[in-house]
Amino acid sequence: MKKFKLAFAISIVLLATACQNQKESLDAVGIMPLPASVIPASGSFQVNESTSIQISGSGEELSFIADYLAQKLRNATGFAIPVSGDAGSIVLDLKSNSGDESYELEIGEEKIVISSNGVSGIFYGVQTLLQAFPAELFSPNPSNQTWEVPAGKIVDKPKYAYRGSMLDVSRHFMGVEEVKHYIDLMAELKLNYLHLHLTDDQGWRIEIKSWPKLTEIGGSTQVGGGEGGYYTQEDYVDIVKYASQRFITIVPEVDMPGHTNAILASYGELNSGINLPDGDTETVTKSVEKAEGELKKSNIIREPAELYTGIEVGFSTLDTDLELTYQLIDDVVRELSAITPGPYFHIGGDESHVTKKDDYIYFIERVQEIVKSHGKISIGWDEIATTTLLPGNVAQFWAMADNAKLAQEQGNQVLMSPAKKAYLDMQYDSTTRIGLHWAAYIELDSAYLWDPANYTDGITKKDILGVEAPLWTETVVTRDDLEYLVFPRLAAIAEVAWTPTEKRNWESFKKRIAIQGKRWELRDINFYKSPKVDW
Ligand code: TNX
Repeated sequence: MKKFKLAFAISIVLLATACQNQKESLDAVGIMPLPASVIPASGSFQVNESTSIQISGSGEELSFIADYLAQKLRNATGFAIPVSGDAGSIVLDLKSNSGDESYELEIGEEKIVISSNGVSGIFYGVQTLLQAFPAELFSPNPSNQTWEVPAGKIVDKPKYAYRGSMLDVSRHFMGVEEVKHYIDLMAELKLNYLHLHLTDDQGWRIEIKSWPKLTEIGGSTQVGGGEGGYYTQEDYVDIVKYASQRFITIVPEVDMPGHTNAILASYGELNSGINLPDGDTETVTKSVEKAEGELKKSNIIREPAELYTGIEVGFSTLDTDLELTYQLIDDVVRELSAITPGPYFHIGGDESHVTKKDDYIYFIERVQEIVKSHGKISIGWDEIATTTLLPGNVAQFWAMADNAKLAQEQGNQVLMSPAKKAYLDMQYDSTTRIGLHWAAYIELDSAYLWDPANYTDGITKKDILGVEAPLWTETVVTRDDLEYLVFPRLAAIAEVAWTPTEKRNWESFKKRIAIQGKRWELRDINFYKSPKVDW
């Protein structure tokens, strides 16, 4: 009997240790996206009243990161977590400032060191560290528990240089606070580009001082007829700054020559009169017919188009023969480039169904020159690859593999946003309450299980700038709507863009996304509880 008791006691101890080990292992904490390499060690680091952050290296950006980390730790733990250049227990070691995004995170029992040759690398190391804590660290309220991270070493770097998402703020406008909220959630997933789709048929969303009616009239409504809205240039600068502090570069898009009804409603003198944006399919079809030759441009009476609040696409075009069109574009690109520190300017170029092919080619080639003259690199939807691209410009693949190939053959890179995988506005399944499904239903596993370098014939890793997940907002009205379509799929896309392909694994992702789900839940993020995951 005694023997039995002893054996029982030993097995309880062993079991407890095993459980503890499992709980404590650094490769089981649920890091999202999965790092390139995680080597667990025994033991753990515990945050307590004497924990402090040491900055090694200089610069405003590094101080910002230290405060960012300190703030998160303070919120959850209630400890003071001072930040200084003096010896501390969590060290942010910026070894040089070469813009490197890779980092090392070493967690020992006494000390945590995050080191990198770039501030963005330090920032990503901090994101990984935060995720190594219990999920409650993400709660806005302090809780009483042991704040432990398992020991080990992580060596990590991104697979693709461009890891992005897009918000369509035209179809439904989103205010500055909403965009910042989105930026915060993107940053946690190590995404580094936010593409703002600032203009479309339904609304113009950025103040242009030399063409004020673009926002006064063009910004005054949205899908469904709501009041719309727009960013002043000051708002935009504020967003750019907020994003850059989180190592996210803003890519502004002005969609043209199609998707331009808001421009044509604002300035009648630009309207060639082939836009009849009544929204019903019959009218749209009529306007397409007109564009195909019925209308003699010499007979045009130029007057403002009506504002459009439906969700049809492909009925509008700028007049590519009109010099005033290029004056507008030059002014818009100049004003917007001046407040955009990032390298890219997105010129749209999609679904210009009522622009004649030759006119489209002339237009896109001329607009690329305008963008270049203001010091920016053009990105455009894949249709732009049917024109001659300037060296370095980028085609964003969304629908047509042939177009991606045309870009590649011209020696230009492709940004991968295949609608069947990366479109966040697609429904999860036929019962999803919002979203569209023209490209596909995209369940979480489908958003995860693809490889950009193996998706389109002839397009391999070297041809790919990166990956972007767009959220079109025809059906997205509130923050809850946005969160529901974006999460958890954005995490899947982030991992596609960050993690080495050979390390990616759906079973592992499934476990980690359930932990990520807790982090979202604690902040009331309205994510979709995919039935594929044991939440
Ligand atoms: C196609 S994707 C569009 C957008 C729509 C989207 C809806 C692309 C370049 N154009 O205008 O919002 O589908 O999914």
